[in-house]
Amino acid sequence: MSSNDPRLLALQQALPELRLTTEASELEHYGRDWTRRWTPAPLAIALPTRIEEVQAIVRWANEQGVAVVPSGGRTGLSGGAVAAHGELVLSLERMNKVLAFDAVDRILTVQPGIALEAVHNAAREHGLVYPVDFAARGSCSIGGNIATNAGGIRVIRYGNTREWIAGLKVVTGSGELLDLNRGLIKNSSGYDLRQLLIASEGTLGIVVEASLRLADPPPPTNVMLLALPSFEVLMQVFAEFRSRLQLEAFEFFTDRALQHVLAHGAQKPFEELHPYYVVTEFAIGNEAQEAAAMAAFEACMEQGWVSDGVISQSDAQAAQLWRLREGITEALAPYKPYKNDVSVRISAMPAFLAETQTLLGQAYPEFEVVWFGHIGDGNLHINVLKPDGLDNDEFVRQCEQVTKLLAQSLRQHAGSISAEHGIGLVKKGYLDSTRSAAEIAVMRGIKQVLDPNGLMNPGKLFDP
Ligand code: 2HG
Ligand code: ZN
Repeated sequence: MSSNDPRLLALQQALPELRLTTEASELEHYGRDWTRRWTPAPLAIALPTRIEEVQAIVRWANEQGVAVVPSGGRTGLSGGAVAAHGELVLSLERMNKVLAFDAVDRILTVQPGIALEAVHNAAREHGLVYPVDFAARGSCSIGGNIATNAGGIRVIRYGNTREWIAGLKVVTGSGELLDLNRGLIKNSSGYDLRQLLIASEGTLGIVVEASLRLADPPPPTNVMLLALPSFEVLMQVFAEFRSRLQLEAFEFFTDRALQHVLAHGAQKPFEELHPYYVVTEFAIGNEAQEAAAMAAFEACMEQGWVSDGVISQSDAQAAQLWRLREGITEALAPYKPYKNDVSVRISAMPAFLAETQTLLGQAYPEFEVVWFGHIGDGNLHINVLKPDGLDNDEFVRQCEQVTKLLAQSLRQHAGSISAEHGIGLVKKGYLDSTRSAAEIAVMRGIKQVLDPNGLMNPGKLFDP
């Protein structure tokens, strides 16, 4: 470390083995996430390897009055891991090991910096699965997944990250180490602080260890790509498939999304163009399930809800079909998209979709809008692409006008302004469309208890 900042010298002196860096390229690298909207400006980056070091850093932060931004894989889309105001970035990157596996409890204990994909692999080595999954699996970290209660493509079957956390070790904003739930299945002993920490976006403390529940491997599955003639039939196709099959995933995207993924190198699925598509994965453990899949497809064709379809014949083909859906975020990234990640109850979906389509059609006549998402979970992603030549701040300003209207609609439909990406900086101004003033006041009170000096990821989720 080459800084003369007395605060950093004090930290390095207290923890001589701690890797602490103020190198410009590292400040930039660790100071931002996938949002790319804010200019990174952290004070320094600390990369601890032990829980005791994390505690010592947090105590130092309290002594010096330095804010701390906990940092995982920084694949977040809401600015939750951005450090733009002289904060210390506390990267968990070097705490990335599997610590233990218990075959009786079926619990895998890991450090927070481990990548989701490494968790998948570790579970598989024991003949089990960690079922939360999404496209950023190779680079996101489990600590970040916990901080946002990450969802993904299999929530319809397995739920969010929250469902799979058997225990957490957490360093609070005052440096206290809490060992929460300790892998218990039944534990009626008061407030579940483990659940409180999940989705808290680093504003209450830092996850330093996680015990993950593992599941039996799923039955063999097939992947089907469906072409739909209109948006209106989407929920009918979903209802038909859900009533007949054990769905592992049910995802939708538009023709525009497909065009971008194809331009990015994916293979064209059908000769003709169709306005809407669904990728669905379902169990085909026995003949009856295989027959049910064909029956669902035929029923939808007969009704005119589906115009074409293809079913995977191999793992490679299944991966190819999934790429059409999972490749969207990366294919859109060069257009600096303004992202919305909203949810409503499934029953409210048809009305909400119709209303939103009208709203966005009117509000964004000039912008390209790309829709996709986890329709079976009531979760829609709306990406608005920045036109070439338009200044980014002006683009965001115009998009925010529309988000205000979207937030109103979400309020009416009792939905959420963030389904799975978190509030962070991006959606902070709209938190009150999802949470009542009384709820937000309770959240502030909780923060006050766990982070009395307001140093844990300040300015994220809500303002101090
Ligand atoms: C997905 O579902 C991710 O692919 C990213 O949540 C969504 O890029 C987005 O808006
Ligand atoms: Zn998503």
